[in-house]
Amino acid sequence: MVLLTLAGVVSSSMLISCGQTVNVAKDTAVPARKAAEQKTQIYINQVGFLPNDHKVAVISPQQSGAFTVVSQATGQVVLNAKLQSKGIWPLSEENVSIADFSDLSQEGAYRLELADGKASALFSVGSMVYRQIHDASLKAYYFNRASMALSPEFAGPWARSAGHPDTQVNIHVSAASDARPTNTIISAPKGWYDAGDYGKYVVNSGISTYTLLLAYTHFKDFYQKRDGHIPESSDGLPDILNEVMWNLDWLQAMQDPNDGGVYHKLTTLNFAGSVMPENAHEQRYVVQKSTAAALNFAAVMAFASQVYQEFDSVYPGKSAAYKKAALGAWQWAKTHPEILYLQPEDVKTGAYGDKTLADEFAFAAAQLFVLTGDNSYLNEFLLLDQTPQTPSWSQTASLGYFTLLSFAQDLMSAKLYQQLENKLIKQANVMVAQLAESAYEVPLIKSDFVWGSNAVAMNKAMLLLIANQHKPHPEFRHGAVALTDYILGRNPTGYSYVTGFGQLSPMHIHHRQSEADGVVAPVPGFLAGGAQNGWQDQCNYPSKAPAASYIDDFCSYSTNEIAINWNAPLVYVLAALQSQTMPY
Ligand code: 9MR
Repeated sequence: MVLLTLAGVVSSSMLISCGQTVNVAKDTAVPARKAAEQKTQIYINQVGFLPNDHKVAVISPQQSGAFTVVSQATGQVVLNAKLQSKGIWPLSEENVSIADFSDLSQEGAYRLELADGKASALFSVGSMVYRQIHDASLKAYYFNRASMALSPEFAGPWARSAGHPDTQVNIHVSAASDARPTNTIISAPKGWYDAGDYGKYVVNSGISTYTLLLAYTHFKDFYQKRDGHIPESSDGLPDILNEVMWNLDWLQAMQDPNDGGVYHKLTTLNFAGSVMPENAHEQRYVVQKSTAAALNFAAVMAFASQVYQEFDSVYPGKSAAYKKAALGAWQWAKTHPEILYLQPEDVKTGAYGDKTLADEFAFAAAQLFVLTGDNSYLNEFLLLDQTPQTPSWSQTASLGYFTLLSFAQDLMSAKLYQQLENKLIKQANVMVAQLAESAYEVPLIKSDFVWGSNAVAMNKAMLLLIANQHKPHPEFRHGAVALTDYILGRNPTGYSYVTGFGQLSPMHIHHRQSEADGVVAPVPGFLAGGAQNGWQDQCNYPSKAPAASYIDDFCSYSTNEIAINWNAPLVYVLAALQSQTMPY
């Protein structure tokens, strides 16, 4: 690790002084930085800043001296300050400076300028800067709906025909039972496509659906007023709940009514080519029941039952049906506690093969406790003794904490509530320490740079914002804002990673519709997976440094795909930040 860091230092400085590519660190397959990339870069959130938040840009390579912020409207300098040297960020192998312009709170459009005249991308300061991008990041789910046509009225240039009716789905041999033998046909329409592929996976739907429901419950006033411009917009439900219901309708069909078990996924045997949904006709299967699927399903159905109860007059019976489904899946999981998903040989689509299930049990137990008030679920949650780590599709313990802290205060002793709260705060403090350590001033560490690193960033931001709701601390919000800046351009690639937002944003996401639709611009509002150096797809990457290893190319499913579980914390974080200045 130390050697790697040193190699990064050496390579950076050699490249700058020689002005040409030299042979750098032994363990880097490509030069850490191409010569062209050593030109001064100003990495900045290209979408904007809320007036009272922290505002910084990263200057790479490091330089000292003054910088200014210039108003686009008047051409006047509105702020003049000094750059601060921050040293090396090992994750990008850069030596950087920070320009802090937090004092700027006047609404407007600006550029940051360096002494040599180099100017940043245009950015905004304003109380509504995240409104549009929030709405687009939620609308992305509509664009990924299976089993329906998207009309020009709601989808604009990205209108398309219906695909994947999923009314004739086969039971795969791995999922066969007496009541439903191999190749029995079931119907499981609707739902969201998981990502750039057309599969529908219960485990990943779990955290995605949960996170959107949590956003709704935490920011109800904000969501009451949002118009998602979707076909169901006038039905009396907030549109975020309409969107979520599209997926819940599918999820319900993933439960075997004969035993309460839940199929792990609904996919073809192989991934489809780059075709539009209406041209993807391979047979679809439900594959193997798993404990992870049952628990994610139980948790989300329990949460849905709680949330949609309020709208029982609009959709009578939904809440009760969700409750019944949740209890059935929980029972199945209790009697089949260790059925891991094992990918059958003939199935090549995503596995979402979680090997540790204690966190899923905790997640489902927390939800069922809130729904039923039955203390046995709380006891189960406590016995599992989980740490609220950064959430991911395979790590759902925090979701249980978020739920108990949000909805169970009246159901437990003040002492216990405080203990749970303290565990969350402890995790948030770990992130605050990471923030203080980082030359980029972002709470990100090496282990965060996995497949979907941008979602790790957003899930950390979500945890920080939830901690901040419980024990307000300026550094919690600071960390969340820094992570938002990171995905919107203050990162070593210079990309604002959300399609359609920012001066430089991905054009070639690994998303079959965006690739095949003949529209130049990708479907907007999607968060690309982000930099990481696993190189699982063998595309050509510009750098081996984890935070710089990204390419805007369809080929790169390991850094440039999109996914429902990656957009969900983005929606949450943008709602949390935006609803501060625009609660209604
Ligand atoms: O997000 C998933 C990541 O954590 C895994 O490492 C990776 C490989 O198994 O799979 C990712 O999920 C993909 C899923 O398997 C299929 N649909 C696309 C998902 C995003 O790339």
